[in-house]
Amino acid sequence: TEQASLDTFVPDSASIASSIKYHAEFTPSFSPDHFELPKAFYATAESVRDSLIINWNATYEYYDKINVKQAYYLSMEFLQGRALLNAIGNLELTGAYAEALKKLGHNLEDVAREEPDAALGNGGLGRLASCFLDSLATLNYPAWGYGLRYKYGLFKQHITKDGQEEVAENWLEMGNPWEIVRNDVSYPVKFYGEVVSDSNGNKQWVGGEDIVAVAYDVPIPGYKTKTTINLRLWSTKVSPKEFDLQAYNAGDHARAYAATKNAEKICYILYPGDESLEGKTLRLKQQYTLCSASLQDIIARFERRSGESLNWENFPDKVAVQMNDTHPTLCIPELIRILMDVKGLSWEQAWNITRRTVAYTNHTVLPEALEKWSLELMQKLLPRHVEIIRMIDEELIQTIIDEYGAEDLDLLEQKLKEMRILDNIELPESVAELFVKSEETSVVDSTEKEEDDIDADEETEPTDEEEEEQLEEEEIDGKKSTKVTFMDPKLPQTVRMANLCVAGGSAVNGVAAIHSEIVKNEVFNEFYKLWPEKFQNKTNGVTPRRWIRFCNPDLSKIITKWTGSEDWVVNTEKLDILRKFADNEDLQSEWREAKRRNKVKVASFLREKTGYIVNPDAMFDVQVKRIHEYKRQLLNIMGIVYRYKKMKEMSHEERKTRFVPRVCIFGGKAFATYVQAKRIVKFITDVGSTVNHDPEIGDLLKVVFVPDYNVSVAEMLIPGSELSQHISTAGMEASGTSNMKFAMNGCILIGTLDGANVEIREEVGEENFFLFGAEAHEIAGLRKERAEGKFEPDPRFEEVKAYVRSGVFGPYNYEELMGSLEGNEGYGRADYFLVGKDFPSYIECQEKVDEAYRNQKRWTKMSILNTAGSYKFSSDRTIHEYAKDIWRIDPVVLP
Ligand code: DL6
Repeated sequence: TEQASLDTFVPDSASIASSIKYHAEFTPSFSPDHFELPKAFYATAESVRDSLIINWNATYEYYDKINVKQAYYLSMEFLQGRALLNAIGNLELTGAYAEALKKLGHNLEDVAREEPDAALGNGGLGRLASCFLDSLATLNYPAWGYGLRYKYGLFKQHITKDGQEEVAENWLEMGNPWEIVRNDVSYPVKFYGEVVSDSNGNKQWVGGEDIVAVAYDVPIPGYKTKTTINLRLWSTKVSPKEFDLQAYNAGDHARAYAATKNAEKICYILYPGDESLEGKTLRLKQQYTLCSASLQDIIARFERRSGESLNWENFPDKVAVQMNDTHPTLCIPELIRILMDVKGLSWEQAWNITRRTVAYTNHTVLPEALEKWSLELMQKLLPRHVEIIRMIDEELIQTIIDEYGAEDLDLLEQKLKEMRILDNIELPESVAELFVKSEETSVVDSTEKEEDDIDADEETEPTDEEEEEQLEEEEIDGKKSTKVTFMDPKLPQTVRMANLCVAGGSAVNGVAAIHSEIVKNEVFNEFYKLWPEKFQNKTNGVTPRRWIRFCNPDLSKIITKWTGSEDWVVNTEKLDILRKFADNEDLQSEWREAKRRNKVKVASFLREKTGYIVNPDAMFDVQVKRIHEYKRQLLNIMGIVYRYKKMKEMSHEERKTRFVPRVCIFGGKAFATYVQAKRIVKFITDVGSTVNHDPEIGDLLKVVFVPDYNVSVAEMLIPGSELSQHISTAGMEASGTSNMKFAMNGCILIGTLDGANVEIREEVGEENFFLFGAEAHEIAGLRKERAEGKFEPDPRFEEVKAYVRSGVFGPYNYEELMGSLEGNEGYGRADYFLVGKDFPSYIECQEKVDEAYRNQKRWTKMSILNTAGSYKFSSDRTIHEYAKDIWRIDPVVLP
């Protein structure tokens, strides 16, 4: 009876108020006398957590009871943002909490703002993982997330006169009210050491450094469902056996603490700089910790749930592991290691089970992001895994030989070099002989031969190709044998993680239709030819709960009113109903008013954060995302400079008729060591300082860089945006997900045919999307032309560069930035991202934007049609597809 009453208990505002008060009193980190911010937030969150725990326990218990097949999403990044409003929204307790807090003298929104963002991710990949968790819980899929509990998440960005400055983000300073430390759930994780064989010839990994991974659980509630899934984050600590008590007692405290520090630093920081060997080692340790602890946990659960009927062959029927990009690739050798070395399975069994269990999502085609690890480092840190990877490499080599045969050795050599997991490493003995060509050597007088050779040497230098072919010759028993070498001592030996994922995964997917085609036809084309059935597309999505319902309550009310119910929050197809009212004047005016209210909020936020005052009646034009050359913030700001220059050349009257007033908003972080990206930030802020203080221009143009862009800032900016820019060089943005959030919130996109833009444009209608620029299939040819000196830049582009160089935007030396857009030697990559090429079509497209905006009726219709057409981009749709096509799991509704 007690359990039943707990399960059905829906708290009202009075009981919530007393629960908050209770936590305020017993929250140890705050002094008891006042109930003020931020204490009010922590007490409120802990009271919400009580409700979550009830559902979370029920979910756990039920999955255990029915021994359901579960999916596990392994990701080095989860960009959760704030949790309070999302949690009470999903629990349908927002009103009750607002009322309870009011009784206690607080306003819910102020309380919610006290929560630090959980920024355990860099950008799109991590935020996608978090959207997926929300959808999994909402749709009642038995699934968990696994990640790392970084002490410092993504850095805080300060904007100074020199551009971006990074400051550590101590998000755990006041404690994390959402997590539950599970001291009862911990696993040993080993590094270094050696591999030995026991008396039965079985391999064991021994010695080395041992640490402990401890689980911290974060309950993830679904929307309007009891299902509450788990995000299990690992933190690392020293293994008691590593603590050197003798050294400590002898007063050598530094030595005694060394092991503690070594263990703890693994989870210190998200993405440690990996230019040094120390940084690389740390990053690899992070990846392995995630894989090892998660797999030990998954296996322990499988064994516990199987009980007496344990059968390892059933493992893939109970477990699906999704690797979020290549960062968790070590899952593959780790699962094999545990199955073979700990559970005693054979190589064949372990390899088969693994291949049926794991799957891989690719999130980027940028070659620099396709991970390769130094074999030497991996060998040192994970010696047993390298043995296993060698075995997988051998399997792959055999498959390639079976596929292509040994008749055409050049072809086979090329395929092996391209596809092997181990790069720049000799073939295993068993197949190396295939590449030994032997032929009788004619019997010649030795002096004659020497002379011949000398002549030959003098006459012909080996060509580059011959050198590349690297043939090793030796003469045995009168036969000349020529061995093809797969190793060049000048090049590093590496483990290609993506190749390992493709070879070991049951499925490989891209994240938007165009990207999945590139994955199949370019990046992994050789593998696609080998295993076409593995390759899939899963277009990304975003959760409509966080990204419309909770971040844009005004628009949500209107959608609910015009679609007839709140069903759209889980069935986004209902958004399509709006289409038929797109011209309706009542809807249009409600729609415009909601947008304006959101713009007013944005304006006051910008004023608070930057001091700039902007006019909410101007068009809000936004580009917020990581700063990267391929995302082309540089194209945007060059376009703004062009606009500014034209304005300056006109009379006041003329510029007012020609240009629509705009507030151009930028936000995003540059990776700390990415010099060019940091120059771009500096450039944008410098343009802002000049333009925003120019009395001739006034409200006609403002350029604002929002510091420290994060999930919470996005939740505020997106509802107040009217135009958003997704202008990457075609073929380079795998999907993008903010494009989906903007479209959902009635913002019109300007963009290239790249990533999910392609599908968004299809859904919202091409007349409701501002398209420009070269297409993906043209890019290689354009780069080639450029390299051949055939590219003639548009005079308007030249004009802008000269204007920047003239020093209008201050004393900073823009030579390097402008030079990177030209073919100048020594200035980067000769406009690799084709800013100059796309510039004319971009600024012409921007003129069309102004024209459309002048007609507010037309603009509002476009805006409504963007929301209506965005139904496909719910992460609910994406998750259904993963569940059906890759994980083969079904929803489980708790009784
Ligand atoms: O799939 C999520 C997200 C895409 O929307 C972006 O287009 C893509 O750039 C991003 N990829 C990464 C790459 N990380 N790694 N490796 O963040 O993924």
